[in-house]
Amino acid sequence: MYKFNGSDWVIDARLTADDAAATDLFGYGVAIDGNTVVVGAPGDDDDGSGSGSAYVFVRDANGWSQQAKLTAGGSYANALMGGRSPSKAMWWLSVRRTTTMVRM
Ligand SMILES: [Ca+2]
Repeated sequence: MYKFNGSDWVIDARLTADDAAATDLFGYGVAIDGNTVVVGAPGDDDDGSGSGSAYVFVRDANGWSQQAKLTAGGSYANALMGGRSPSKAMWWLSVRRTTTMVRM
């Protein structure tokens, strides 16, 4: 994460998943609204191979921290949640205030 300090963009934080694995593709999709960021990891395997997931990070006075991990909540192998449409190259993540939409 970079932050504009009035004259330059400076590194504010490096976001990592608390259970990161090499093939999760963390960061494949991202969405930001104010102090909330959602990061997709379509290669995550929690609900089946390639089921995918999305991580919610929130920035407060202490900086950025992971608030939640969103998963498919069932058996969804190859759903690639948190990824993007393979044919339209569209990002399939969006966040606005307290609501997050994640493509499955
Ligand atoms: Ca996992």
